[in-house]
Amino acid sequence: MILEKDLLEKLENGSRLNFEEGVKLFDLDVITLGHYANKIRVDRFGKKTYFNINRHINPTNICKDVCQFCAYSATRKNPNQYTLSHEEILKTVEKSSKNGIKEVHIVSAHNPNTGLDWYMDIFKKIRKNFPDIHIKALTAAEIHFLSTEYNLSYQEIIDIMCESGVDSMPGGGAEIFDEKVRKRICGGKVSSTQWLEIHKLWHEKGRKSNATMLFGHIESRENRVDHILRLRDLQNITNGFNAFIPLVFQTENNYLKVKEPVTANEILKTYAVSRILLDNIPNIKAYWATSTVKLALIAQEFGANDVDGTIEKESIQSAAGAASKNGIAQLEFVDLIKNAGFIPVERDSIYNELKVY
Ligand code: V47
Repeated sequence: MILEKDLLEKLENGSRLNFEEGVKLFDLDVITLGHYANKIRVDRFGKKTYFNINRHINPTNICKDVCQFCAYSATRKNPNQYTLSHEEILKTVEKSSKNGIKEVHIVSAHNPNTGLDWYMDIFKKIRKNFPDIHIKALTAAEIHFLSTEYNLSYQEIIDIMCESGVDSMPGGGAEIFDEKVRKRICGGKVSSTQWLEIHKLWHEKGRKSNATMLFGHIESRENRVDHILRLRDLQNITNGFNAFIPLVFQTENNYLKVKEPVTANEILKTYAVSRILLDNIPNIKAYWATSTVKLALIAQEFGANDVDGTIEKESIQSAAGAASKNGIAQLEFVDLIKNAGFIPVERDSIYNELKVY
């Protein structure tokens, strides 16, 4: 068993921590944990905090899967089914491009009625009409769905994505890798091994992706550390993850009856532990849509160096209670980051710095 004084010594030395040590980190008080996480953040990024100007688009909410945590997919919790036409999506991209977006983040439910071409052709059309906009699209969960639905290998789907103009993959669908918890919260969709395999194939194509972790529901701290270390192991091999995004579970309108939302203290600890354990994933993103803007700003002191983007419209987390429906204005973002004592830096989707404020 690791003693606290030995753990503190390892933190002082910046040593890589194992599973047991990772779990023990949570026993430290939040300020101590924040101190070490912030030290790493400041060494790498100083006071810079990244954000981007992006637009989320969720083209359909009709889903073959029934994840217990999801309030977005059209089930009896959300009877309002929709599937956007390509024309509607293109109009949205056109409008957003006038607002200066540099990225579209496109994530859909697993709709068995549209056909593979509906999923892929929209990327081709965006690429053709808006060649400068970065397309971040299709989670590993969607790739798994398309692969099983259309009897194609992961590699084949990935090849089609690249041919269709997708630039990078978002980190969704990871949820929690622990198989027991995963079975309870999203049994039947992409497994943990498959999620990791898909990102490995994507990275082997020379492409970048993100990784998420959904926490604050029925998982334990051990499950979180296990999740983080599985990502660290893959990153050791591929170095393809740009960012890690701990997503705070939103409790409304879903089948997981979580009464008490996770505390701010535990959220900050989770950001800090992520920063400390993930010595090989450069960016830790406090996605303001799930953490709240206020906590995302505080998270800057606890290892986070990125707060995601302006979003414009958000449908997945807001369906479950998050205040992210209408995004956040760019200038407000800049002011908030500055007021918190950090330097706002607009980045592109692969973390090139575009403008330092
Ligand atoms: O995988 C679903 C999550 C994810 C809830 O890569 C919920 O830059 C909280 O992955 N409470 C999709 N979260 C969103 C996502 C994402 C978001 C922002 C940036 C990036 C990126 C990726 O939304 C799903 C799922 O884990 N989600 N329901 C809920 N009730």
